[in-house]
Amino acid sequence: MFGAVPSLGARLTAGMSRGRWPRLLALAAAVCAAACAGRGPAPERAGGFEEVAAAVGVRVTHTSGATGRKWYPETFGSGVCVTDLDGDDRPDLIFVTGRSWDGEVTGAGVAVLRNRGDGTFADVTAASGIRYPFYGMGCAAADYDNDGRDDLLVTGDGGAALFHNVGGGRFEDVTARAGVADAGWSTCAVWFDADADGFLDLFLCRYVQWSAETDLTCRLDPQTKVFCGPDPYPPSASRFFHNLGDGTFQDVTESAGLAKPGKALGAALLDADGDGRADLFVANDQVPNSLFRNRGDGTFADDSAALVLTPGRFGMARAGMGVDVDDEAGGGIVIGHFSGEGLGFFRHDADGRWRDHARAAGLFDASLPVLTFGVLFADVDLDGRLDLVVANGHVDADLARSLDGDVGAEERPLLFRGRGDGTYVDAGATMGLTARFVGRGVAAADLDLDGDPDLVFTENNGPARIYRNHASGAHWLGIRLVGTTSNRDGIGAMVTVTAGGRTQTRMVRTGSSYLSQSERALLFGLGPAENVEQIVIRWPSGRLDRLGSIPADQRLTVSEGSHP
Ligand SMILES: [Ca+2]
Ligand SMILES: [Ca+2]
Ligand SMILES: [Ca+2]
Ligand SMILES: [Ca+2]
Repeated sequence: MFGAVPSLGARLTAGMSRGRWPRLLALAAAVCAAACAGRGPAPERAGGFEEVAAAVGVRVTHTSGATGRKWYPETFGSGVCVTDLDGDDRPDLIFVTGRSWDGEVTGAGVAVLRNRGDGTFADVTAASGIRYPFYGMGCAAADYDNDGRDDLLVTGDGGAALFHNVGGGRFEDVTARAGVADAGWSTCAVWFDADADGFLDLFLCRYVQWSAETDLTCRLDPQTKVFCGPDPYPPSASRFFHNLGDGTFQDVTESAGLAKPGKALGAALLDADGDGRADLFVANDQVPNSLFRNRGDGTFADDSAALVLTPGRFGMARAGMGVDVDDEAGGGIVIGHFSGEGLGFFRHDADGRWRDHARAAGLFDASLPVLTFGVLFADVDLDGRLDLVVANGHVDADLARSLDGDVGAEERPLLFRGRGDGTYVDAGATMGLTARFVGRGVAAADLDLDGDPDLVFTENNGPARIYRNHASGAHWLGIRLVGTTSNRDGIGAMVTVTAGGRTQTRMVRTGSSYLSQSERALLFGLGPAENVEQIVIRWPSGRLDRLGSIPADQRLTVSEGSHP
C-alpha cells in the first residue's frame, strides 16, 4: 500500500534540492529582514483587545493528531462558527476540534458553547447531540429549512455532516437523509440562495485527494519530513447542492456550472457585478482562484479569467487560504497567502478585471513575513470604517526555519485599521493582539453584547482564544434580518446604513475567513453619530425595506416586508 510513496517522495525531494530550495532560501533572507523589523513588545493601550477565553469559560483545544508522521491534514487546523443555537439572539460558538488519527473515535469532534448572556459560556457539547465522526475542519451555520432554528454543517477529511436543529438546543444528524453525504476532504462551506427560491443552497469546498495510504513524503534533509504542500496532490472539485425545500438536497454541481477542479480552502459571497445577486469567489491553494458569477437561475458563469494572476514564491499561483470581502467601493477581496507572498487584495478595475492592490492599500509589507489563514473584515473600533483582522501561523516549524529563518510556526495576528479611503495601517501590536500562536480560523461576533465585535481565533493543535473588544466612545448598530419571501436568514441581503453623513454597505453572508463563520447579524460602527438617518435593505427576493431615524446603540431585528 505504501509502495509508491517513497519513490514519489524521493523524486520530490530531489526536484526541490535541484530547483526550488535554493531560490526559496535566497528569498528567506529578505523575508526575515521584513519579519524582524516588526517584532518586539509593543505597549497596549485602552480601546484594544484582551484575551479572555478561560475567564469566560471557553476551554477548547484543537487536536491535530500529530505524532511526528506529518500527515498532510495535520497542518490545516480548523474553524469556529458563530451561530444562535437556541434562538435567544445571543451569539453561541461551535469549534471544530479535530481528533487523533489512531484508535477508536472518542469525543464529539466539536465543542459547542452556549452564550449565557452575561459574557460567559457553558459547554453544551454533549447535550447538543452533535458528533462529527471524521477528521474535522470547518463549519457553516444557517437555517436551511426556514423553521427559525440555525442548523449546522461540519466539514473535514472523511465527509461533510449536516445537523438539523430540532429545538431545545438539540441537533440531529441528517446527512444521509438530506442527501449531502460526501466522502472527500471538504474544507470551507457557504450557504446562500443561488436561485432565489427562498431556500439556502450549499457550496461545499473540497481540497485535494489524500489518504493516509497516499500521504507523500517531502524532506528538507534525510531526517526531516515536511508537509509537501498541495502541488503533488490531485485536486478535488467542490460540490454544489440545490435545496429542494423539503429538507433534501440535490447535487447540481455540473448543471450549475461549478464542476471545476480546484484546491479550495476559502470561499466568500460577493456581488461582483452589482446586479444584486450573490456571486461566489473561491480561494484555491497554489492553483488559480475562481470567480463564479450568478446568473440568477441557479447557474453560474465562470468569470475567473477576469482575475489577474499574481504568481507566488513557488513559481505558481499563490497559496490561497482564507478570504473575505469588503462590500464597499465596488468591492475588495482579501486573500490569505503563504509567507513571502503577502496578502492579496483584489479590486475591480475600470476595465472589468480584478487586480491585486494590496501594496497600494498598505496591506502588503506587514503581511509579507507571515503565513496567513483567516482574514476578516470588521469595524473593530466602531469608527464606521471596516478594519481587517488577519490570523497567521506557519504550516510547519521545520519549513518555517528553513524558508524564512523564523523561530517556529507561531506568528502574531495582524490588525489593519481602515482609513476609509481604501488604505489601511497595521495596528495589531498597539491593540492587544500581541500573542504569537499558530493561527488558523478567525470569526467576529459581539459575544458580550456591548456593541463592538469581539474576536475568536483557533490555533492548530492549540487552545482557542477569545479577544474581548474594549472599543469605547463610539456608537453602533446591530442589525439582524428575518426573511419572509427570501431565505429566513436574509443571507445575500445587502444592507446600507447612513449615519453622520457616512454610508456603509454590507452583505449578510456565511462562509468567508478560513473554515469559519462570523455572526450573521451585521455590526455597524457609527463613530460619533447617535442616530442612524436611514437603513436600506435589499433582500435576495429583490424587495426593499427602508427604515429612517433609528437611535444608535441597539440590536435591531428587521423582517422582510416590514418597512416597504
Ligand atoms: Ca432550521
Ligand atoms: Ca435556493
Ligand atoms: Ca474601523
Ligand atoms: Ca463586544
